[in-house]
Amino acid sequence: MPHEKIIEASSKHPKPADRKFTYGTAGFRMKADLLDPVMFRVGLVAALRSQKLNSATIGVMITASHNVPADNGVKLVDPMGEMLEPAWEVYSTTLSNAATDEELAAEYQKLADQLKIDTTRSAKVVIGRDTRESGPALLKALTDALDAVGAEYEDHGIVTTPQLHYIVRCINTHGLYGNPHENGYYEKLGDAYKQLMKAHGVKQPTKFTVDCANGVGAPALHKLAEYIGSDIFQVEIVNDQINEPSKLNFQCGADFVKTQQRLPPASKVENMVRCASLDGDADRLIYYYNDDKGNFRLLDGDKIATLAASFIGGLAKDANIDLNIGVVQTAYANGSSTDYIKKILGLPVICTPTGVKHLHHAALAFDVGVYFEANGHGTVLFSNNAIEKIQELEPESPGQAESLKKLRIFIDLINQTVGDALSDLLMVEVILAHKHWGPKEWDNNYTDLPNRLVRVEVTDRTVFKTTDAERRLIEPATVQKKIDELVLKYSKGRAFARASGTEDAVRVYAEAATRGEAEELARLVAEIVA
Ligand code: NG1
Ligand code: ZN
Repeated sequence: MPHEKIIEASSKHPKPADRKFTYGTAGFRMKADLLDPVMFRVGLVAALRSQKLNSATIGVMITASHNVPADNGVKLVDPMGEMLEPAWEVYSTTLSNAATDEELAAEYQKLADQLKIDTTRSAKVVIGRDTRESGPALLKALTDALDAVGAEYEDHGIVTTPQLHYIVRCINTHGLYGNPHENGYYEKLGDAYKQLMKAHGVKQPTKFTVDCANGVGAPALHKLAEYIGSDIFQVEIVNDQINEPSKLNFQCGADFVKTQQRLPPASKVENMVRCASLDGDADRLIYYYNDDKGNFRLLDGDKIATLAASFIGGLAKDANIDLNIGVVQTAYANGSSTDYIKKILGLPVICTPTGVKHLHHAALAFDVGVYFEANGHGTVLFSNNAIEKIQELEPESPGQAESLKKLRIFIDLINQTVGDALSDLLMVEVILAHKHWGPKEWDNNYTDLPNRLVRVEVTDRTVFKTTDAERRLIEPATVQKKIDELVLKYSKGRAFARASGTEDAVRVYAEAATRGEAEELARLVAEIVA
């Protein structure tokens, strides 16, 4: 009976009585020393999920992304490389909270019965982790559970989150998506990049600097750059010290740059040189530069989305192919970017609640769905319908053939499973090179409205209930009316408040015509919700 085995193995990973765990937007995430029992239980969920899906391979990624080095976390990856199906987030939460080893075995059986899962069939799991010191011990807790239920697993060691998503999809599509290992990833992306640059005689405008947050993106970018070759990929890599765990995300990384609005101290660059930052597990990317007067300029997820949408739109037009292209954003997208997409690019925009799973889902509605959170997490999805159209079209002129060829290779350049900083980085470099643009020309597409994001401590954030993709509050009762009255007083004013899904706080976002007004509006809305 697996139950005795589960109980015995679980006894080495006891759950403290006073803890309540939740599978949230980013999986389970907390101080690493609390995570051991959760890891064990996630192992059971992963095996069940695989068995439920006819032994498809499920991914387990051990990471806490941009969090401090003392934290860690874990998330599950579904067969096509997507995030775990929401119903299973709830099952994960239930199993992680079983009070005793016996109760855990009983919950495991209950779930198997409820979902009619044959627990004797084979279960397959692939595992990856970031560079955190706590990773190996947590991996052991996970594999103890997999061993207890007889699941097969492959450990891919230290890989980025998007690499693990890629590997899962490769395995489940039997190699159609690419070769299911880290090197296969460099080959697929690297070859697409080479073809889009070399074959078209296109060059990067200048060398650029990438801050890897002293995390797993560093070895991955080194390997990718080496595979591509410095003749067509000139990159200066900074913050790549993964052997000093305390440096992870410290004074560097995409989150640091986005919130501090300044260069990471290690990026010592001249004005007008473009820079990029990854986060701790390399699924977020942002660009930035100091302008000719030394003022910091951010090229965030909104700027990346607009760049990608306009480039793909241009290629589709030149290839004479009718594609329904759309952009998906959240309420945090700068109002200027939304205007630019609608009015200048002439493309539809969908706004969804925060969290990439919502954006990803909405992007599936288009032939080509470009989705990005302002913080730099996003990708481009090509539907099967679009891929077929692009593959099958017979060009009628050399110009059309050229654009069609680029479009075909472009699909391979993009990791469509999930937002991927390295894939997005190559995409941006290709587009800038094809457009002969530096950071300034890119930045000039539109000017961000001044904005301010503040974090407000409240007694109980669960009382804040929203509607309209989190842009309006329905509870507490009078708050939205007060916000509306206030916003009316500001030129180009927009503001909203919502409970954070990852921190115990309410976030207030405000934008307006001038910096002073944006700050004032944010402060006053914060006073209303506090
Ligand atoms: P919350 O804490 O729910 O605002 C934050 C980010 C999201 C997303 C998640 C998951 C902002 C304003 N919010 O969510 O975009 O990245 O974390 O990591 O950046
Ligand atoms: Zn991340």
